[in-house]
Amino acid sequence: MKPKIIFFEPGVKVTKHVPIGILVLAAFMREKGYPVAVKEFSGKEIDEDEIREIISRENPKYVGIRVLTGPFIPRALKISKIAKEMGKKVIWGGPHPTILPEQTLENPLIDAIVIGEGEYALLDLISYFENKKIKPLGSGIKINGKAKIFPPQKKCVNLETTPLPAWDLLENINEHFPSKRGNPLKVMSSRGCPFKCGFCHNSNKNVINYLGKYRVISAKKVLDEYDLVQSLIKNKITMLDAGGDYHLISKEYTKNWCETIKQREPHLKWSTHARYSNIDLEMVDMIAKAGCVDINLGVESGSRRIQEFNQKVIDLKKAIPIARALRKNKIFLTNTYIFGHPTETLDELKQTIKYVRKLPGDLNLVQIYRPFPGTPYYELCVKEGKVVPFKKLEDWSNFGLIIGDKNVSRIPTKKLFFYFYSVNLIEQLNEFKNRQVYYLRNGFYREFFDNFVRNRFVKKFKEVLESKGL
Ligand code: B12
Repeated sequence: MKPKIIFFEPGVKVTKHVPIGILVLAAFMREKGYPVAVKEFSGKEIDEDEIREIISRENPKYVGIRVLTGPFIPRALKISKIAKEMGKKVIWGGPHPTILPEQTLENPLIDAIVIGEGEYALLDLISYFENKKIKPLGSGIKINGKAKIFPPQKKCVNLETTPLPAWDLLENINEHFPSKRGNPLKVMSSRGCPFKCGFCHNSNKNVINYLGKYRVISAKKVLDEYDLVQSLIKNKITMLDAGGDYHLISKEYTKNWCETIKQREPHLKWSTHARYSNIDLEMVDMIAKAGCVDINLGVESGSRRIQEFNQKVIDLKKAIPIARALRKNKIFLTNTYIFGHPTETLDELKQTIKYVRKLPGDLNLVQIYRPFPGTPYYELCVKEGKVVPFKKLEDWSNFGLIIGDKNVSRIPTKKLFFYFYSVNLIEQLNEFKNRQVYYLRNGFYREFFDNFVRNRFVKKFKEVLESKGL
């Protein structure tokens, strides 16, 4: 009998997401004959007694946890502490241990980590722990208390032939699909990213070396996942969220994707991610006719120098007719921008603001640049003394919260935050209006009414009242 593995998604308290990464891993390990269980804690408090009770009931030998940088870390540590006290082997995987493997392993509550793609690496790691004399490629372990990191796996997973994510293991699966009128389903449509933008996690050297190559998943497989989930839940799925890191990679893939959706599920609406440099008017027409209602396109900067510095160059003139066509076809268009790139000057920021006004969009999502550990930009910020790297795992616990944002650009700080808040105010008002129109157009009535009571403005107002003790 193979040993049991329990996978935990610690998540964060304030948002609830399907734990895709561990559903994928659980399905893979189950197919290889391992008994598995999945427990999700995103969207709720982590109660120590509950964790103790779960581990004692399931009685696994291994406890696997998916960890992102930020508030996920203290939650994952809480689970790890209980698991260790109960004599289990604790394995961490996901983005945080991938970018900072040695530092993560220094924590005494963690026995091993998996870097990058988890499937084959976990299989080998468990075999290693079960006394098979193999090198656990793709993992990090402790030998006499010291971290030992192994090179990447030699092969990456074929996503067309791996089993569908183990949705059947989610105890409260219906909580992810609450609306009687229709719900979105987040599906895996790709893995990794073919681009290497300086600000992005995907440019980290471990992500590049340990994740395997960029792969896009066929519409057939994605629709098989949709069929599986629909067969397991009470309410209806009306929309596929097929974004991932990067979805519409080429015209050929887009054509096949659109044809398959039109043939198999013509009523389904879907959302996606693409790049202005990889999309043209013919593709806009194709996706509009195949049910695309929402797209995310990154601009990041209106300055050519910053674009080149980012390694994300888009033709600003060419983008305008594409954006116009998307909106004409009633596809909700989100353009994303970053304010305050390292080395950015006030003049360059003004070029971006000018472009925000010029490029049509339903939501112009503006964020302050946040130095993500392990990225080329982060290294630069450290070199310039603008960021001091954290020394231990727990120090990353507050990373990603807006209160921690700081200025690493050459723009005067007051100006940067002034432009950030003033542009955002206008953009968020626009978004509110455009989002309501989008909800009505697509029959998302629950979301339409929810947006009146839970929009950013009401949330902010409540926060202000709470901070004043009212
Ligand atoms: C889709 C997505 C989302 C969706 C989530 C949908 C969902 N249901 O989970 C949305 C848009 C909601 C989202 C939100 C956020 N996301 Co996100 N997201 C992604 C994206 C594009 C794909 C994630 C995914 O599902 N991958 C598919 C699965 C199969 O991969 P995986 O989870 O990585 O798992 C594999 C391995 O990591 C490993 N593994 C994972 N867990 C474990 C555990 C064990 C024990 C083992 C052995 C292995 C292992 O094995 C798995 C199979 O190979 C990634 C990009 C990326 N490259 O990872 C970003 C990414 C994970 N997100 C990121 C961030 C920052 C966030 C937010 C914090 C953003 C924000 N400020 O709000 C939130 C957090 C939300 C939350 N509570 O989880 C960052 C994380 C960076 C970091 N250092 O932590 C990433 C990497 C994006 C980026 N390029 O920077 N996200």
